[in-house]
Amino acid sequence: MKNRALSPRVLTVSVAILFTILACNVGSQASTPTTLPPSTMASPTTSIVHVLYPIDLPADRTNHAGDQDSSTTAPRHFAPGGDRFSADLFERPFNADTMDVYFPYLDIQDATTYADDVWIYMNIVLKSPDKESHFPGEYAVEVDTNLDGRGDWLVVASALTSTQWTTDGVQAWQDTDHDVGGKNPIFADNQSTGDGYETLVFDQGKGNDPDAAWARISPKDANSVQIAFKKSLIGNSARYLLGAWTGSPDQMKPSLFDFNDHFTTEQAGSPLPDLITYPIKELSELDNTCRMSVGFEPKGTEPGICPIPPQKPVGCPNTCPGTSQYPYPDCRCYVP
Ligand SMILES: [Ca+2]
Ligand SMILES: [Ca+2]
Ligand SMILES: [Ca+2]
Ligand SMILES: [Ca+2]
Repeated sequence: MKNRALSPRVLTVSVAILFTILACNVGSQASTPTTLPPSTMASPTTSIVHVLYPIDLPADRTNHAGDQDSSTTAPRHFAPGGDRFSADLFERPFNADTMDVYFPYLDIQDATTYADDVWIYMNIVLKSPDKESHFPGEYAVEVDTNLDGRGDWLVVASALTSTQWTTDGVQAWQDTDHDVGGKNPIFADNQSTGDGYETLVFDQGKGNDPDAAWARISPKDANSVQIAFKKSLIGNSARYLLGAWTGSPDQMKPSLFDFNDHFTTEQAGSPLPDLITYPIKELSELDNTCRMSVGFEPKGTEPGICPIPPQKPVGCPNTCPGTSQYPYPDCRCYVP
């Protein structure tokens, strides 16, 4: 990485960490207290030394996606919407079969993406943490770097307990043989034998770059988790699609992407009470968002992409009394 690509803020911190690491290497005389988070220190068991970690998310977002709030219907044991098995879109922060246990720390409310010179960030707002103010689920960002709907990378953070950035529990998986999504990416294929994300490129600091991916609970919002990974991890793609995921550890297996290729509709069940496949069965304790575009103007036809809001219609000149006017482009006044 070239220093000229770093913002002054990132450079300052990396230099500070380097100084600390160098000081520690000098020997026992390095007794100056440090304010660096524990996760930035060299681990005595793994010898992982971190040089660069993310600081704050940028002020301006790159994109945003809302998501259903299942707490509104949880007492009645179903989801309010937002679940389309055939399109790999899920709203299932519930236990299987009875749906009488709702997991607020798995229920995505909102997801926002950010980027700076070095990092791509995702802030995921959940309904709430658990009673210990922790997030015991799995929280992931899926990245499609060539915009074909077939995910290429999955960055997963597990069991978040701290507001300090850590690589503990953070992994990055790649689909090197391009079978995520089966024959039709995003859309259900009636069972696939693909191995999903099969290559573990980054495992809690182990990998070519020990600083490739980090996660924390947001220090500004107790209901949010944040994931950051280096642009260099995904090949410095300038254009990409990002989706947010949550799931229980038993359900969120990288090998099962796309989920709707590894379960039938009947096996998966549905959280929507009007469907014959209600309730959720083998595919439970899971939530995700549509995919957000970054670095390009989407057409709206990219597989999995979030709906593009319709352009604000041009209004009619207000030449009629009251609201008695046909809509644009007609604009004629109603004749009583
Ligand atoms: Ca959802
Ligand atoms: Ca949700
Ligand atoms: Ca598919
Ligand atoms: Ca694969």
